[in-house]
Amino acid sequence: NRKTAAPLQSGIELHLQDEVALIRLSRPAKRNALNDGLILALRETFQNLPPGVRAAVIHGEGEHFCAGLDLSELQERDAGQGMQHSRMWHAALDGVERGPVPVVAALHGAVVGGGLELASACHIRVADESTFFALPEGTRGIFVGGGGSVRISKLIGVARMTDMMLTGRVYSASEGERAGLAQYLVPTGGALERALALARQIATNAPLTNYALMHALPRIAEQPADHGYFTEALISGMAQAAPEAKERVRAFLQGKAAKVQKK
Ligand code: 1HE
Repeated sequence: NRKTAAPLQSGIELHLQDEVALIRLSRPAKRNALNDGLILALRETFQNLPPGVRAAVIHGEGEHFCAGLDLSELQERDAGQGMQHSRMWHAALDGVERGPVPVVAALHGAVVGGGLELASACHIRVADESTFFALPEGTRGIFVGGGGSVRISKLIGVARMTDMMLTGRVYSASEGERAGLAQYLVPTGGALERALALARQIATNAPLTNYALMHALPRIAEQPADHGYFTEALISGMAQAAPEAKERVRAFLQGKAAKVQKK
């Protein structure tokens, strides 16, 4: 468990556990609210993950995963600056979603506003029972700006997201899991452990398969079906041709690889 220097400024910590990068939001006194420094540090962290990292976990220190945008920095921006600020978030969260490795979010406590936008940029979300999800932007007189209108509406549908923003509705952990905000629900205190176990599992996949899942699947989902089938065929051909795929398939055929187990 190696700890590397915090990039840019404190607010993010990076620990390495073998092939898994553990990224911690560490501004617990402000409930890990995301100020500009933290967003830039997040971007830098994903741009500079050490070689050899094959999966990442992101989690929050203290009682909550993340309280969203640091509202104290909102005061004096004009419209143009607000747009640029949103674009900065887009760049940073795009670096999470379309970065080098799959990212598992370990969620607890508040996952609200920009915190939910960050979680939705991750590939897998594990929520513990203490988690609650909300988009208070609507009641604060603002709008999502970290890609949430695209990503969150894809996860749960436009109608649910509209309701969350119009009414300030808070989803409990189990409601969130049922709606699609998280793929896993675990007992309170268990999210990080489960997220790390999933990340370690992901790290054993062929890197090209992981890359294809992160980069091809969301693009195929946005393509017309005919284009999607064609992109799928290209990626499928590439993945099969990789020596690692051949090795893994041979191992199965020789009875040396795990079977799929009934649950
Ligand atoms: C903050 C923030 C913040 C806490 N910006 N300072 N997000 C929100 O509208 C959510 C606002 N936060 C909350 O509703 C609550 O803080 C929580 C439910 C997350 C946590 O409650 P609690 O009781 O554990 O903590 P607290 O006492 O409210 O907060 C502790 C401190 O953190 C306090 O500061 P202090 O100096 O008085 O100790 C809070 O002011 C501070 N704090 N959250 C700034 N968000 C790209 S666009 C995205 C748009 C959005 O994300 S809008 C939604 C913003």
